[in-house]
Amino acid sequence: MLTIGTAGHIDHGKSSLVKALTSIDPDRLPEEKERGMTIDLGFAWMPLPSGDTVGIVDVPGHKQFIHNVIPGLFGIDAVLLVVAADDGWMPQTEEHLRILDLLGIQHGIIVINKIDLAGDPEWVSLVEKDIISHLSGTSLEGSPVARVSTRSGAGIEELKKTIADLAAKLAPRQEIGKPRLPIDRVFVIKGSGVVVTGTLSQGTFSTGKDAFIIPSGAAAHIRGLESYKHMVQTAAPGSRVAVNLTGVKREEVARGDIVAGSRGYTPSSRTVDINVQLLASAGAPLKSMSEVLVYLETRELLARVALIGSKTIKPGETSLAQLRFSEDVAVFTGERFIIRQQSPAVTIGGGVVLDPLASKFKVGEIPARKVLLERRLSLKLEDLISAEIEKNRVSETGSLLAASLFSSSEIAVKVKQLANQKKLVQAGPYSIDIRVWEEAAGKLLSSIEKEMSPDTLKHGVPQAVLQEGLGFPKEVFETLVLNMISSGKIAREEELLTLPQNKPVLSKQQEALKAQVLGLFAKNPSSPPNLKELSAQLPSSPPIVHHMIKQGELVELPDGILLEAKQFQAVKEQITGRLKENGKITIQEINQLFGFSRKYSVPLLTHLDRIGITRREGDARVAGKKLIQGQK
Ligand SMILES: Nc1nc2c(ncn2[C@@H]2O[C@H](COP(=O)(O)OP(=O)(O)OP(=O)(O)O)[C@@H](O)[C@H]2O)c(=O)[nH]1
Ligand SMILES: [Mg+2]
Repeated sequence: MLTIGTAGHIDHGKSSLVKALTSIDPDRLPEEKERGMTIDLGFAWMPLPSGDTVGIVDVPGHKQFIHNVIPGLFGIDAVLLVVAADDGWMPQTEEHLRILDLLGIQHGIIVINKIDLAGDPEWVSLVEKDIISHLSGTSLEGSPVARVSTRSGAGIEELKKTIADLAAKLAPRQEIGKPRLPIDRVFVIKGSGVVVTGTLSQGTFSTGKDAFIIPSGAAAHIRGLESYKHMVQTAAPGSRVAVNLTGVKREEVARGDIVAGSRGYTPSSRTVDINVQLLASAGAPLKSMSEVLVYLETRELLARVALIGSKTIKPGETSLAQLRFSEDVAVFTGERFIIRQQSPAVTIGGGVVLDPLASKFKVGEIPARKVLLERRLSLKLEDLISAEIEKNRVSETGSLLAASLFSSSEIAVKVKQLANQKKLVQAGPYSIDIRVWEEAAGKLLSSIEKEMSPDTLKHGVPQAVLQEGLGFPKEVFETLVLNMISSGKIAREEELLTLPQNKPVLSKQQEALKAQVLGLFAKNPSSPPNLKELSAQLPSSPPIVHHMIKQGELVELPDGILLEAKQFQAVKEQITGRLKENGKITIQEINQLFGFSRKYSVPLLTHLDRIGITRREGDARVAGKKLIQGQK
């Protein structure tokens, strides 16, 4: 379905042209009839030889009603730019062309009307030449030119054919499954209730379905749909529709609101990052933080323009900027907008939405913000995803770029492709930019290394501490950890993350201390120092001693008794041998064998009982569970 719009200076015959083409008078208000001019938008439609119908939006030409023109030109596929042959190019022709150009309307037909008044065809040719020079460099450059008189009917049939040719050339509107109807009219029909009209974009509407009013969020129900005076079950993107809504009152909806099929793709924000262009015709430079009127679809809103990285831009220049609204606004990445100044009331520029869910920037954030916004300028899906995931650090894949002109399946396919190309990482329901991922991996490793430095002699860092440091959700953190374990960068010991060798590197001093500790054990094999004695003799030894225990170089027995690992091993083997030979062993025998006192032999046996080597039976020890199992 296609919708075309009219544009052009006051009285050049836009409404007469619509009537000549469709037999429908678009001027429906009594005041319009009285004053002989269009005030608000008018609507008509014409059947095409192909069987399709093309909708027509007629706009007013008087500069006082420009606020009605812009909503009308939003959402059109092509334009009929009307210029009266007797008047030629005029200020509103120029302003409308600027708006069409800023909105990126690429298709149109230039209609030179009132040729009956021009008399001389040569004069018309001069007018045409002048028009062509004005179109140069705009989105409408190269458009076909039609010469008509709506009064005599001359050229009208040929124009209908040109419209049909243009319609055949235009690709049908894309269905991206995100139906939105920017409302341009609201009225009440007795017995039916509230009816809203507009040009449906980016999806289909069906009767019986639920709908939501944005920004209020009110839930409504589509009771009936009418397109070109026919009741329809389903309306396709690009068509003009009238929607009969139940569940909402007349005063709850207004021009500028949006009827959406779901709340999922209409997140809103007061801060929207944009690329703004100041028209060469703008009378003055645009200063940062100026207040302007912003036209977005059928909405008219006040906002401040905060330029990003400059204080002011000159006419003809563009800049990254931020629109700061005083209310929440739901827009899509890639949507165009127009800005006007309030006094004098003129169109000064427009631009494109780069990030509909932005946040106010601080001066220090400008360079990073610029990098991401510049990447978005191409409006290519890959660049948008990349900028979005880098901005969010961790993005929920399911809602990634929901407020954009791409379908969710297109986005999902691209995300998969980028994951295959290793440009992003998917972890559970999240997507993470590869740069963010690698930076996080680096940070994780360096935090572990730092904590396990020779000074601290820690054996790892609790996972929860590291996860909090990165600010990652659990699934993402776990994926990162598993990834780093499998690539051998880190290791996990229960709740601790450590380096794979799990061995802090000792400094020279610490090595010396360790040698001293070992010396004390070598000197006194039958009465080795316990924890307390060690810290009395070597006050800085406790961290080293704990490290040695953790490393298995010392064995800690109950009551703070310590044995060097190799001694413990030898003692254990001898006891095991005795048990095999005699079936039992007593404390006295142990003391004799190793020269221990009860201070050592009791904790030693308690420990051996615990680990299942020995078991108490009366005054003696017999083989423990572990030992018996080991012998089988
Ligand atoms: N002689 C002559 N007059 C025309 C022709 N087309 C329109 N007019 C007259 O021009 C006047 C303006 O026509 P409209 O169709 O209302 O013009 P418009 O562009 O819609 O005007 P606005 O909506 O107010 O901008 C009317 O009096 C028409 O009768 C034409 O081809 N020849
Ligand atoms: Mg008119």
